[in-house]
Amino acid sequence: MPFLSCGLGFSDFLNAEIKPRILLMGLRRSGKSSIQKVVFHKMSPSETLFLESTNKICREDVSSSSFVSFQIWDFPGQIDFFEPTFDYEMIFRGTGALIFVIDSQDDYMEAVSRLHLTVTRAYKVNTNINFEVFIHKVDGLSDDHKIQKQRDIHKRANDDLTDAGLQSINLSFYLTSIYDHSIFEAFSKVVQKLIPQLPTLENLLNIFISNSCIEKAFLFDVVSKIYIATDSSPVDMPTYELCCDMIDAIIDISCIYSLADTGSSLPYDKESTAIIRLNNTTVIYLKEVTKFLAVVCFLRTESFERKGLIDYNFHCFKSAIQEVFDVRLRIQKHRKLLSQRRWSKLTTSSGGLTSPH
Ligand SMILES: Nc1nc2c(ncn2[C@@H]2O[C@H](COP(=O)(O)OP(=O)(O)OP(=O)(O)O)[C@@H](O)[C@H]2O)c(=O)[nH]1
Ligand SMILES: [Mg+2]
Repeated sequence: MPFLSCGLGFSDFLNAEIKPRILLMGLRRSGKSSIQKVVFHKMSPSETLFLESTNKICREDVSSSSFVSFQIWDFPGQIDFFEPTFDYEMIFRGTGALIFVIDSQDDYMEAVSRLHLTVTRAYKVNTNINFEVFIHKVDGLSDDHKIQKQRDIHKRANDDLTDAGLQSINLSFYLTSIYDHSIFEAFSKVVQKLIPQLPTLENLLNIFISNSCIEKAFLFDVVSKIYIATDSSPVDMPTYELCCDMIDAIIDISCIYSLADTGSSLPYDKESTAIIRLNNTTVIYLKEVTKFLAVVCFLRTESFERKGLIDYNFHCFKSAIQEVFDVRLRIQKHRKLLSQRRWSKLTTSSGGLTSPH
């Protein structure tokens, strides 16, 4: 079997330390690769019909194209944990989040027992993993049916854990589909849990909106349309969808009118800003924060009359965000150094059996 039989080298060891790993697991045809392609490669949902079944672990580094930095490992369905070449200890040790995808349009009994096996295995190796269950392909279900399935899967999965004496494991459930924005919303929440600076970012957004008469603000990763933070008021889906559509519209229009040849990079820079006035007295205001991040704000037309104040507050917000990222960068550099030292100690003590890449 081709499951990660190769030994992990220095780059993997280091990456797991500074870039959390997100695993996509679940039965065959549950939709793992489709999720990855739609969220991170802008593949249209209908194109996923032609995806071939994954037959080996596909690793992807998401940091190269956006601020949100992590690795995604897309697994083939039906992983055999007892397969000797499958080094699950090494895989789970560096994992930040394990997303288990369950096809809600199919009989899910086998998937729930596989979820239990996967979670208990992973928990034994690493108690810090966030376990995220995507009840996927809900586009074909009525609202009642969705809730009913979620309740049933939730109960079965938690009962299994209680029977095994592992009730301390916390599973989070999401209803997802690649045919609407639910998959982006769910992924946003998974990624947010891996950002240690999240409370600071939320706090900054709260201060920014309350001083600027803004109703809601999201900090978006422009490439993936994942929101990495929002203020503490509740998120409603139509608002989030409008923000995603706005980002798409801005990028598309910028692509058409950008004078410079941007090559493969986004036509998005310091000058990027956009205002959309909706006919229900709402304004959506987008502004660039960093090379990969944008703030998208929702506010009433009257509040937008004080645009000068909003822009001034935004300027202060942007400087504060920059400081947060500078600190983050310094911590990452420090961790990298520590990892290098630990790795060289490890290889010396094991007689140098594993050579760094
Ligand atoms: N209706 C619907 N179909 C979906 C959704 N997501 C994925 N699919 C379909 O499910 C099928 C299987 O998708 P894959 O992404 O290849 O599944 P996988 O989990 O990667 O499968 P393996 O690689 O074999 O483990 C494809 O035909 C997709 O179009 C969804 O949200 N709704
Ligand atoms: Mg696949």
